[in-house]
Amino acid sequence: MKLEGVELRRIVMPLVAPFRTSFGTQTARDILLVRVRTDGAEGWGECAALGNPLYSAEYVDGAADVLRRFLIPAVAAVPDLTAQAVGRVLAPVKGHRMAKAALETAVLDAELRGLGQSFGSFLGAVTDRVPCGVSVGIMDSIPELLDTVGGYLDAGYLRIKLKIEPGWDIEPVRAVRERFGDTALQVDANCAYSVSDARHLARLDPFDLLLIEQPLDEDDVLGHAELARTVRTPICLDESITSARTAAAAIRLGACSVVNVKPARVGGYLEARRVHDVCAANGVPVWCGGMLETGIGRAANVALAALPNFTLPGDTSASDRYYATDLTPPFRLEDGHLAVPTGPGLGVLPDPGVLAEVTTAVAEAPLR
Ligand code: NPQ
Ligand code: MG
Repeated sequence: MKLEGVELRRIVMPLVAPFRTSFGTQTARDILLVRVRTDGAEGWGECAALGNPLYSAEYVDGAADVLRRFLIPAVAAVPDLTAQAVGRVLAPVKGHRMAKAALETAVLDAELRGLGQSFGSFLGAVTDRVPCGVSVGIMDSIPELLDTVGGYLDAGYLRIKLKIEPGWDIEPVRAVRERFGDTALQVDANCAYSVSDARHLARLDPFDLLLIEQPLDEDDVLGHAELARTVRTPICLDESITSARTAAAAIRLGACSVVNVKPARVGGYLEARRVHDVCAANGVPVWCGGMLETGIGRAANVALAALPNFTLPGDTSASDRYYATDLTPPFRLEDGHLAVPTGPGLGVLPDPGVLAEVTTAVAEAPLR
């Protein structure tokens, strides 16, 4: 393929309810979309970076800047462009994995649309639907939390993830466990604890959680290994895993026994598949994380979650978990599962009317 144009588009998607985590409360998602035109098909990618650098170092204005100034010109200079080539061409640029992932995804979408092949088929999906969990934000009260969790269980979600932070951990977990019996339950701290909280976190052990996700700082891999020797609940890493190499190292160090795979966090779907493979080779189960994607990002995540070592339900929730109106035809929960798209590439496109309504800025990026 030859890259003929790249459009960078900013959209603002209001959330159906505020989403509170240990790093703040969001009421809307500020998203960057990448659309590539090639001499064949066009392709779409969604950048997972948030509006601020509080989940990870990347943030959406920074991603747009590095794409425009460095990533897009590098990829546009490749004569026989494939998605495979994108990672190699962008390797000299340090970091910026979410920005790289968005561009690689758009190129892969264009490539697969040209070939008539779906993301799922290309990545190696082994099922036509994936089991879904839901991530539940920090609430003002336990009754409010129980109402919210009850609603998601009624909707069919197969696993509940509670966001936790110091002061909102043992009691909410106890309350959900007592009210909802043996529901599959896990927690996510987004780095809010330190290794000196090990004894406190061990108080979660009696509640038979599937895992504790990223309790410590993203660069505290040894701390997670130490914590894993103190708590019985399995440790899962999210923010710390930036590549297949860091996944292998974390596993070797005993820092995690489960991995949250977010393609954006590791630089794209090709590296995400390598993370899946290295975890599988080490007997470490994985599940697909989420970044409150629109249907564009969600389509690719659902395809990835259909790979064989994705043995735990993901944060691949239905469209209406986050958005009253999605950018694509909505992903709907059926029997607690989402169907893996089967059409060429992502298998979905933005609805032009919705897209126009949520767009706040759109610009053609220079190719050189
Ligand atoms: C996580 N995602 O696993 C992330 C964090 C995250 C689904 O829990 C707005 C507000 C956007 C909070 C994107 C889930 C967000 C957000 C991702 C949190 O750590
Ligand atoms: Mg997480």
